[in-house]
Amino acid sequence: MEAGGCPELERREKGGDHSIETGTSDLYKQMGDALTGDDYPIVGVSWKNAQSYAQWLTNNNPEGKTYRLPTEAEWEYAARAATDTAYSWGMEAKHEFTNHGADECCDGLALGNDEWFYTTPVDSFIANPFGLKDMHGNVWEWVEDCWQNDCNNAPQDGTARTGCDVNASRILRGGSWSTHPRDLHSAGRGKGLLETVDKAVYLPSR
Ligand SMILES: [Ca+2]
Ligand SMILES: [Ca+2]
Repeated sequence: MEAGGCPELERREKGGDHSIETGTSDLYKQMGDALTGDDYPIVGVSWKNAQSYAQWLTNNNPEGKTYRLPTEAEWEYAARAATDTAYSWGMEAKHEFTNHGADECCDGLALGNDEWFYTTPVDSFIANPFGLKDMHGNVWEWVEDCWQNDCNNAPQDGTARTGCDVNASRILRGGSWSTHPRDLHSAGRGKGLLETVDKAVYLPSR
């Protein structure tokens, strides 16, 4: 990420020691290169941070392009990549194709092709038929939409569901390195508050 895209991450605050939230968390310290390496996805990015970064990119690119988060519908279209299976490669989550968590809740697992306990560097797994990587697993991605428990009354044209309370939760998609395999599929959904930061969440800019 270019300088100025987001507020300075707390892990860089004076006296901080890797932790995004407190500067002291052992877990963030254990992540090592997976937290700070240039080839790894950025984690600890809130929905508000992601919006700030998109706005900064819009204001600071020579081509004059507009940047924004994908809508929930756009994310799922990209993840499915014209397939009708739960994953772009088939019906089951496999460490052969993605970095995801253990069968027991909420921890990482290194197994076979997936040799990483925490996040995976870019270009570690094959792309889906649209050429996109890590849609399933690695890190959750923020999308534009407001959270709702189901898809009733969702926009039919692929636009984002907006208009919710300013402090309402927003949607996360795709699962992460610590996500249970059953929750990684193309229709899987998560949510987070606007300022939530998490070791497994980033914005889809790389
Ligand atoms: Ca893994
Ligand atoms: Ca992902």
